[in-house]
Amino acid sequence: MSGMFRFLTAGESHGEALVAVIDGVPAGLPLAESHINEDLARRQRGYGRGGRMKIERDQVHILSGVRWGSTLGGPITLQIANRDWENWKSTMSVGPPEPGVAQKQVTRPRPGHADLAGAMKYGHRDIRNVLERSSARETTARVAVAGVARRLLDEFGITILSHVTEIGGVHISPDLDLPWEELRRRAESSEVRCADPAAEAAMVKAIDEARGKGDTLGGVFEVVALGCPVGLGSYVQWDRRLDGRLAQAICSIQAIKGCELGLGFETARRPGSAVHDEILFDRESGFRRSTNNAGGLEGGVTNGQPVIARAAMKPLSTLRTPLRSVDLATKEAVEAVVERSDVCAVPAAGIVGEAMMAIVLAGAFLEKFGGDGLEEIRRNYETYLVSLKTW
Ligand code: EPS
Repeated sequence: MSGMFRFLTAGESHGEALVAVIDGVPAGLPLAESHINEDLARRQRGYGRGGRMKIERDQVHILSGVRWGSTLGGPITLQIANRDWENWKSTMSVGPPEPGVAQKQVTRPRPGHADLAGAMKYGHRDIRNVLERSSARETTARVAVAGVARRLLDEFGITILSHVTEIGGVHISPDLDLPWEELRRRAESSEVRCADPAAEAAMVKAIDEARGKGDTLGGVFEVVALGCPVGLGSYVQWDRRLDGRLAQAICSIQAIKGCELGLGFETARRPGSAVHDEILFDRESGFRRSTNNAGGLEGGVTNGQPVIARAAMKPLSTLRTPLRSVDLATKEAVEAVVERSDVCAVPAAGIVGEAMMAIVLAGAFLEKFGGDGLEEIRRNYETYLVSLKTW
C-alpha cells in the first residue's frame, strides 16, 4: 500500500500466474501493455541469473481498468503468466494431487530463506508451501504495478534510474561522477547494470568464482528519481514522512537487509558542516543547493533535488554447496535443500528498487496533487508550480 496508490499482488512462483490489483490510478492516463513489458524484460536480465530466466518471457496482460488505451479510474488488474507452470501443473495443482504420482516434500530449510520461520509460523510440513510465495518471483508483479506508477510520473517529468554500485565486495570507484543520463546509459548497457567498466569486469569475475564454488553473492544498488517537485511527503506525521516510506518499500524487497538515503550511514561519521546542503538563491532558478547529501529529502519532504536511495542485498540463500540444516520431519542434521536458483540477482533487484521508488512517489504525488482524472491533477500540479515561482 502506498498512500493513494494502493496495490496487492498474488500468485505462487510456479503457479499459473502472478496477478496484481491497483486502486487509485486516475482516469485518462494513457496506458499500454508495452509500457509495462519493457520493465518486465529489464528485470529478467543480469549476469548471474539461473535457468528460470531462460524459461520465462514475462509479458503483462491487462484485465481491467483500461479502455482504448486510457485508464478509466477503476481498479487495474494485471496478470503475468508463469511459463514454467507447464512443468509444475501437478506439483502446484489447486485440486488434490494426481493419484499415483509421487509428490516429494521439501523438508530441509535453507538458512537465510523464509523456509523455517515460514513453515513454523503457518504450520506447513512441506516447505514448498512457503517458498512458492516468499520467492522473489513475486517482484515481477511489483515491477508490473510500477509500470503504471511510472506512466503517471512520466506525465509530470519524473523519471527513475538505477545502477549497481557493489557486488560481493567489489565496488565502483568512489571518484565515479557522471551526469545522470550517462550513468543511466552505461547501467542499461552493462550486464551487471554497473556504470564503471573496471568494476563491472571485476563483478562478473566475482560472480563466476562464486558460481564455481557453489556460492552466491549480494551487493548494493542505487535508485535515483529525477524531476520530483518540492513538497512530496510531509514532516507532520510519522507515517507521512517520505524517507520512512521509501525505506519501508525498499526493505520490503526480498533479500534486502539495509537502505540508505542520500549520504546514508556516512552522515553519522561527518560533522554537520560536511553533511548539510547549503541553500543558495538566484532570481533565474530560485532556490538551489550546493550539494545533495540529503538525497533530495529533508524532514521527510522532497526538496526538489534528485531523490537517492541505496539498498544492500544479501547473497541469495539457495547455495549449490549447501549450508547445514535440520530436516523438519526427522530432526536429523542434513544439508539444506538445493532448488534451482540464481548466483547473483543484484542487477535485477535494482529494477525492483526502481519499481518500489516509483510506487511510493506515485502515492505521494497523488496525495499532493490528487484528483480523479489526469487533467485535474495537471491543473493542481501546474498551479502549485506557478505559486512556488512567485513565492
Ligand atoms: C527464486 C528462485 C529462482 C529464481 C527466482 C527466485 O526460481 P526457480 O526456483 O524457479 O529457479 O529464478 O526468480 C524468478 C523466478 C524471477 O522471476 O525473478 C527464489 O527462490 O526466490
